Amino acid sequence: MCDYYFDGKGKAFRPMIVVLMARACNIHHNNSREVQASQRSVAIIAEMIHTASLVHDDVIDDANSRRGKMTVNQIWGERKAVLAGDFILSAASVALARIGNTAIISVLTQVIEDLVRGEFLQLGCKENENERFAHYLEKTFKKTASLIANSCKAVSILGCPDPKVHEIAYQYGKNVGIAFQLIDDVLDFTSCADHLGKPTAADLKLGLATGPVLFACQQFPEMNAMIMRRFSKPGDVERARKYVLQNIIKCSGYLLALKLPPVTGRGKRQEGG
Ligand code: GRG
Repeated sequence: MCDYYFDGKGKAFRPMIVVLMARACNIHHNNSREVQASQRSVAIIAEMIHTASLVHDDVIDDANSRRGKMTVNQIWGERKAVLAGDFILSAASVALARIGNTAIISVLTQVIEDLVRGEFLQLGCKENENERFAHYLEKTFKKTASLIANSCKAVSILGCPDPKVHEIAYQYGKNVGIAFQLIDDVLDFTSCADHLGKPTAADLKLGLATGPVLFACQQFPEMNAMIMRRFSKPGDVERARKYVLQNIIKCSGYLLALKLPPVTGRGKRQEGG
């Protein structure tokens, strides 16, 4: 069960960013092009924490497909899926302890706290419209960006003693992580299920108002009531989806006017729009 997602089918986006950040810091510090074993471990641990959170997330969301295949909970049931997620997280903790550096342990365990807090934030919804975007960004930082930000910071600590570099690495990871999630939330509306490897409009079906919904709501204020009832009335999901797509098409028009082709599946820009 624990091996199931380590089949090379994920994008490995996090370990890739972390190894590149390690190289950048090492070159900056002493022109070394080698990635240290401990930095490589951080990249591996980042992917393990990510995978554990996916396994648990699919239980919480009762999801049945991910990366184009059945989820762990769908095949083996919820109880075993929770334990498999725990086991991957415990293996990541052992690998983290083996690095033998308390600063790195402190930075990477913060990620685990943030992931859980982010998941709790997602369960809530702000009644005040003006607070919703800040709430969404805080949730996004904790659920997605903290892992990338803190993993980048960890490899920078291992590669370079300058605290200014640690802060730059953290901020880079934070911004890449938030941007990644913003696009992920758009793709939930614009991609097809085959491309995503999971059903589309999944967030709306779970009652979640992500960035594209919050932006569309500025143009279609009747979405406010739908957000508050978490798209639970029959027809809410379909209507909200229509409004969001209308708003995305309008925004794509602005991008075309700026000669920037709109973003399509898997974050690729389509030549010629
Ligand atoms: C067990 C550590 C732990 C946490 C429990 C369930 C939970 C708390 C947190 C959920 C965090 C979560 C699943 C956030 C979503 C992040 C996200 C954008 C996932 C998709 O990432 P991709 O597209 O996936 O990089 P691949 O499949 O490419 O790896």
